[in-house]
Amino acid sequence: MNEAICALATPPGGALGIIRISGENALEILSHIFTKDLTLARPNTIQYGHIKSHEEVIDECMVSVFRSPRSYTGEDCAEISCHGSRYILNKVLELLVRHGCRMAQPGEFTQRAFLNGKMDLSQAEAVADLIASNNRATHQVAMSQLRGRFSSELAQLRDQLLHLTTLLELELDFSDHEDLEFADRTELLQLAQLIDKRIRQLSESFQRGQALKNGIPVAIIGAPNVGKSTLLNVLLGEERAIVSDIQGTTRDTIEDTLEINGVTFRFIDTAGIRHTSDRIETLGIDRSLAAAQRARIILMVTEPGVPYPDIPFRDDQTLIRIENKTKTFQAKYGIGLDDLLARLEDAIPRTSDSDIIVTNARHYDALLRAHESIQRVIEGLNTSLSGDLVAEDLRQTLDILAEITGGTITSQETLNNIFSHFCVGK
Ligand SMILES: Nc1nc2c(ncn2[C@@H]2O[C@H](COP(=O)(O)OP(=O)(O)OP(=O)(O)O)[C@@H](O)[C@H]2O)c(=O)[nH]1
Ligand SMILES: [Mg+2]
Repeated sequence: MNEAICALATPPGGALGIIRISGENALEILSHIFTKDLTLARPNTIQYGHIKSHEEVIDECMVSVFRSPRSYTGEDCAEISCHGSRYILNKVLELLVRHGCRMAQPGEFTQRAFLNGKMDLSQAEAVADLIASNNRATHQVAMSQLRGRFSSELAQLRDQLLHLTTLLELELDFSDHEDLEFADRTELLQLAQLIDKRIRQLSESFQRGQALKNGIPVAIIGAPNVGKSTLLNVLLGEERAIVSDIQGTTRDTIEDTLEINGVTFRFIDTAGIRHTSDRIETLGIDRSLAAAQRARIILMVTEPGVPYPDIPFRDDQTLIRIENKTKTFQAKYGIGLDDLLARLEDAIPRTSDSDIIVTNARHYDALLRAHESIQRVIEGLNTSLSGDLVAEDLRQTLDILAEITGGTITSQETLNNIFSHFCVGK
C-alpha cells in the first residue's frame, strides 16, 4: 500500500495555493478535515467545502478529486485550492499530517506516476524540464519529450535491436547444421550500423540541447573602443555596460540574456583586446579570450581602419564580423541591427518539430554507452565473432537504452537521485 503524501504545489505569494495529496487513503484522510465525505465523491469532480480544525474554519476551498487509476499518480488524489495565505497553507498541511499523511519528498508524486506506469522515466523527467522551461525552445523540447516522442523513438530502436537479435539467433540455430551456410552477416551489419547512426544523432543533439537550456553563448570581441559595450546595450535595450571614449573602458566580462524568436542568447561583452602593460587590463583580456573560447558564436566587432583581432577559434563556432561606426552598421544608433539579429538566428540550426533533442545528462550518458556497446556489436560482426558473444553485446545495448525510459532501473537509490532534483509538490 502507498501511504498518503501531501505537499504544497504552488510557490508562496500567490492569491491561491494548491496542496496536493495522493495515496491509497488520501481521500479518507482529507475527509477528516473537510466538510464533505470525499470518499463518496465522484472522480474528476470539484467539491466545495471548508477545511476545519476541530470546529474552527481554516479556509473555504475547492477540492478536485481524482480516483485511481485515472489520476496523475495513478493513486487516489486530491488538489486543494486554498487562499494563498502562508498561515492557511501551513495549517492545512499540518492537519493532513496530523491525520496520517506524510510530507512528500521532491518529485515524489511524479515518481509514483512513474512507478504506477502512468509515464516512463524520460517523460517523468520532462515534467521537471517543462516546469523549468523559460522560452519557446526549451518548452517545445520538454513538451515533446513529455508527450512521448523520445520514448517512441527509443521504442523504435528497441524493435530494431530485437529484430537484429532474432536474425542473429537464426544464425545460431542454423550453425548446428553443418551442411548449411552461415546466415549472411552483411544484412546484420547494415542494420547495426543504422541503429548506431540513430544513437549517434541523438547523442549529438545533446550539445544543442544544452545550448537551448542554458542560452547560446555569444562573445562580443574586438579591439578597445570599437563599440562592443554600445552594441551590448543596444541589443539589450538598456544601459547595461559602461560606454566611454576611453580605450579599455570594459575590464571584466559583462553578461546578459536576450530572447530572439524563442531562443535565449547569452551575450558576453568583453574587454577590448590589445597589447598592454596594465596588469588589471591584462587579466580582463585573458577573460575576453576565455569567453571567446567558450562561446558558440563570436561577434567580431571593429571600426574602419582597425583590424579584427586575431584570436583562435574552432570549427564548431560561428564568426560574425561587424564593421561598426559605418553607414551600414552603427551600434550606437541601432543601424543594421535587424540584419545582425537575422544572422544570429541563422547561426543556430533551426529545430523542426520532428527533431528530437536530448537535454538530459543522464540520457546523454546512456546514449554514449549504448553507442560503445553497439560499436562492439559491429566490430563482432565484422570480425566474425561467434554469434552468442555478439548477442551478449546486443542485449547490453538494449539494457542501456532501457535505462532512459526506466525499464531497467530497479534501484530505489537511483530513482531517488533522479527525482531529488524535482520541486516538492511535483
Ligand atoms: N559614431 C559612433 N560612435 C560609436 C558607435 N558605437 C560606439 N561608439 C562610440 O565609441 C566609443 C566607445 O564605445 P564603447 O561601446 O565603450 O566601446 P568598447 O568596444 O566597449 O570599448 P572598450 O570597453 O574600451 O573595449 C564611445 O564613445 C561610443 O559612444 C557607433 O556606432 N557610431
Ligand atoms: Mg566596452
